[in-house]
Amino acid sequence: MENSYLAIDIGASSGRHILGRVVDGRMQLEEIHRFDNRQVRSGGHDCWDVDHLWQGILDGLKACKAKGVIPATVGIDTWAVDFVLLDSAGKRLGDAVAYRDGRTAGMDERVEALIPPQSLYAKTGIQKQLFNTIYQLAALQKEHPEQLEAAHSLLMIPDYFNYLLTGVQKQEYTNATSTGLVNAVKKTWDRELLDTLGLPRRLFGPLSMPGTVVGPLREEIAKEVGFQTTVILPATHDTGSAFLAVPARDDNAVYLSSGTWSLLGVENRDPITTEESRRQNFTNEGGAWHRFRYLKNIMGLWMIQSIRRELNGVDYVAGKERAAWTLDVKAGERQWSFPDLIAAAESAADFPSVVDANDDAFLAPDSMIAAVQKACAGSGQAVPRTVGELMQCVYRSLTRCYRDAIAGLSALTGRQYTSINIVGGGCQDNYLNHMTAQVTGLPVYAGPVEGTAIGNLVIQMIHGGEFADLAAARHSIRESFDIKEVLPQ
Ligand code: LFR
Repeated sequence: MENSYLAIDIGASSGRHILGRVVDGRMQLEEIHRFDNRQVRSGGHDCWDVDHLWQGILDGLKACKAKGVIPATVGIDTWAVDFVLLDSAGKRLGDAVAYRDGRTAGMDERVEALIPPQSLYAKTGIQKQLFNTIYQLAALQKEHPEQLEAAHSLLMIPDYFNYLLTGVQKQEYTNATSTGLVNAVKKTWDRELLDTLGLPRRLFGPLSMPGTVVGPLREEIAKEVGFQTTVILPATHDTGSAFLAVPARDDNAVYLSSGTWSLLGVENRDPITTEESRRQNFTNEGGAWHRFRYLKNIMGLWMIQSIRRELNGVDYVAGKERAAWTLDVKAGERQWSFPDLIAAAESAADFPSVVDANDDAFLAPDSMIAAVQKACAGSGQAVPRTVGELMQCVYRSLTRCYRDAIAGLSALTGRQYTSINIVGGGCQDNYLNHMTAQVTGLPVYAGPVEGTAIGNLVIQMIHGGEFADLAAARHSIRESFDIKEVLPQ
């Protein structure tokens, strides 16, 4: 009987438990549990409901037991940049504030007064995003210095759940790099930078690489879920996992991890921290085996998800007031599925307006619908008045961003890219795939859909002896999953 491995993959809108095994060299997946992720208002901020997520993690482990499958190992990945602080007894201090919360407004200025952006980028290679941990910590220094004073450790979200599962605190490298506090060359926390920012060094310990064993489940947890297993570190940053699952045929492919964000880039051996790279806001995120993901964050399906929620009258953050917008339909008048939205976009194929999808105006607007309309009006273009026009505008804007990012990537790496590999939920959107091929002029290879969970499993499977190395795992991924080819017309 083959070994099973369990990936717990938690994204901004839901979490999944996916079992994987290798049968005759092919990877097989089985989703055994799914739970929603939601935000709540607490202390004047948008926060993750980590207790709800923890319950989801436990429920999924129990679902394994109910299926009679005991995984050899378990690994957790989530989005990046968010963290919790723990006191000396391991108790959480304050909330897990979500990265789109407004607390970081103006915090870049606070950081830049201490270190110029050029020096910061030269050290860390991390793009400037106002939601980065470095700015969140600056917000905390301002609003809740007492929490930082009382803190004994800082754990990124997956590190925190690993701690709850095992009682062991480890700081994983790939997620740590997203903080903007890790030195890209030394690959450890940049102590000089921590001192410059006035952050207590005791919060930043040794970094652990993907593949490291965290430990067995705590006795109480093993008893509660009904079995014992070993928790190990995948690339705990979901994008780090997703890139591992890209079944690229050659070195001339760009990778696109398509979910709430569109993360578009390549893998490099060394970080690129030139001034031009900083200016174009490309990032060098740490990956497994110290490979770097050189990529750009593009607003991604977040725009479409937000529009859908608004049309359907669904709250993103529980307890937050809903914003007003006007279109040819009213909120909740009917329920829109993603295929409905695609059909609407197709019906307005000639609508020409485009916005800069990477404008901060779309990061956390009160209303995405109103924000897109405002951007069109502000740039003297036709304002979308129907769902179809709005969706057409979003698709055009996103794919134009893809095209520009690839051009930037080519210039910065001095390489010509000849195809796009898309992994993640967004690769199911055929309309987006076709438009991407059309606008970039490159063939698109779409799949696998479960990129992140597969990448999580890859590290566990290499650790478990199923694959000799990443190349062998990627070969198996190519053989195991359906990958669609979409050619530019
Ligand atoms: C994708 C992702 C991106 C990161 C953003 C915030 O889920 O992890 O890589 O920039 O979320 O953490």
